[in-house]
Amino acid sequence: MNTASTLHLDQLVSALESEFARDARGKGVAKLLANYASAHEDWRAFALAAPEAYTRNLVARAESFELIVLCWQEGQQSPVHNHAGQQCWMAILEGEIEEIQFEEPRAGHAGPLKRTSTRTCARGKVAYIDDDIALHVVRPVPGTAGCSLHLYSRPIETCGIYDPDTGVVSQRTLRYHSVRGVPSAS
Ligand code: 2CO
Ligand code: FE2
Repeated sequence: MNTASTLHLDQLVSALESEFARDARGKGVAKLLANYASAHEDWRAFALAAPEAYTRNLVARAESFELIVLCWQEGQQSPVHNHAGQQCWMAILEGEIEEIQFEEPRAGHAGPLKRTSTRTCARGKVAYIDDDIALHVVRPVPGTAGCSLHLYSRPIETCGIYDPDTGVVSQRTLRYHSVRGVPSAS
């Protein structure tokens, strides 16, 4: 395997640092992620999965962004959630990942969340979301597993999770299952 200094993934981190220093909202970010996801495999060193729930494996964290490898085993999925006011890019590394979007409920509105769209993304595809666009659920296509690379600008410590039947929101603290391939203390 490559040493850490020659990882294509670390080259991506350096390129993202330059891109964010230049223009945090530029299209260049999605292109960098797409190029990496469609061409490289060295993310596997950081892809630790778990049977209990999807995992969030930190690759790099800076003031302006965090880069995380998410592992989705068969049957695992995120709750309906928002992104704490931040930007979120998701590049597919392996498998096919489904994204189901929901409308943010109006203040004071109780009842089931309105589902607005579903899309399926394969390796190399990059999806983007922020709170002005929608809430979402992310999961591998039923019966399969997958991995995805998520970039948040800025890092997200907590996000809102929504009960799909009532629209009631609560806050969830987001944890890293591992950091640079080293499992986090539980
Ligand atoms: N936002 C979720 C998380 O960081 C993953 S779904 O894709 O944005 O756990
Ligand atoms: Fe998300």
